[in-house]
Amino acid sequence: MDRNRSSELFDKARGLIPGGVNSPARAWNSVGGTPIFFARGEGSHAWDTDGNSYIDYVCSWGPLILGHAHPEIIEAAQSAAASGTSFGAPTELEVRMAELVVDAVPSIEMVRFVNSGTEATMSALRLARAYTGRNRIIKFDGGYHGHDDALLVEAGSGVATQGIANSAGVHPDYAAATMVADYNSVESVERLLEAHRGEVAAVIVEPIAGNMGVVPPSDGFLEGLRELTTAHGTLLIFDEVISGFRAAYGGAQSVYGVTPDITCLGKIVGGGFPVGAYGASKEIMQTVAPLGPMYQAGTLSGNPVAMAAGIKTLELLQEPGIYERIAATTDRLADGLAKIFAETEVPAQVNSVCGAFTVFFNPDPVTNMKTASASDGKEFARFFHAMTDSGVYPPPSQFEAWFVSAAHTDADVEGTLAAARDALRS
Ligand code: HOZ
Repeated sequence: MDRNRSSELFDKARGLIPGGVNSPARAWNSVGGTPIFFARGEGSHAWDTDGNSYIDYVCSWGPLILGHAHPEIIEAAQSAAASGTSFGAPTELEVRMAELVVDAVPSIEMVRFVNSGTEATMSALRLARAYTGRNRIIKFDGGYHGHDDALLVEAGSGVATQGIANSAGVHPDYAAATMVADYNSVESVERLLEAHRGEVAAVIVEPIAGNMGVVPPSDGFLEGLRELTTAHGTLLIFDEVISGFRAAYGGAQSVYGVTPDITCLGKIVGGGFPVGAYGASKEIMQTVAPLGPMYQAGTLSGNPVAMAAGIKTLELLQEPGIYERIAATTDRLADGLAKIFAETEVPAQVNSVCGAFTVFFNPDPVTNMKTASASDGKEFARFFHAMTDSGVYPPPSQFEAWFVSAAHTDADVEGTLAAARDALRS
């Protein structure tokens, strides 16, 4: 496969942009080689700058649950843009969008829109501190919540891929207030809450971990967190930036029946445009300015073009049968890959939920960051390159999710499994 134009662009980009990319996970550091530069996307496929086509399982790292360039979303965004791209004042679109989110997500009675998932989690922590009057927070090893200072501690995603435990440049006082527990271990959280009684503002968790690769919660984990945090007067924050509108329309909280105090959203909620959101009960949200003393603001927050794309996405996601279809496609891929691994005697695990899965080259079950880290990165890299060379584009790291959209077809599933069979046989 000829990718000369991607190579030329990467050479040029490296002289202009750190690492040639605007987000580290895109640099292919853990798999090696030259990142593909994309030019166009349609449905489940993306085309690179050399004209090669790929079945895309990055899907912009999650936002594109309806595939690339869905005609109705594009039309909604174009029509909003034609009426003015930003006002810095309220619009009707924000009200409609808020209504959709409040109706969808069990824990949200009031919502504030921001521009990214990072802004959502950063604001959620500030809100938790303001509401409780406490300073400490607990996160999980391998949990990734964007690049807020307080959360770049033992983080997953690109941080794990780069082998950076704690980012340089973070003020030590911020990091000191962050304590780290083990995902899927209620006991590890209990120990920290007991040792710091009355000091912990919030526990923040991806209810389905997505940034150490996909790791679903074990039975009782989320329920245990809910009970413990309630008993300690600590807020429970679900970071549903990945799982929101993906695991189900109401997010992971509607799947597992556990209601957090604060929910963070991003990705799908913006329909492919930069949107994040955080929401909670009216009582908690009344802490946010201008109602209360916790300040948070943004010039492009609630941007009309992004709101229009988000509204159309959520409306389309309400069509009957759409989540059943995405779940069925995910199951066929995950089960099919697991079968091929078994046939070829390659020790690997496939963890999956509706709309996302991860292939871990690991003989043992992956239930937390420690077990995820024991996976074979070199084998993953070989598999990744064989797949991309066959026209299938997985995420360029074992610690990420493969995203499945409603646009992925039976033919895409067959093509992906055939490519995987060839890759593993060779
Ligand atoms: N944080 C994203 C992966 N979990 C990567 C974002 C990007 O590179 O676009």
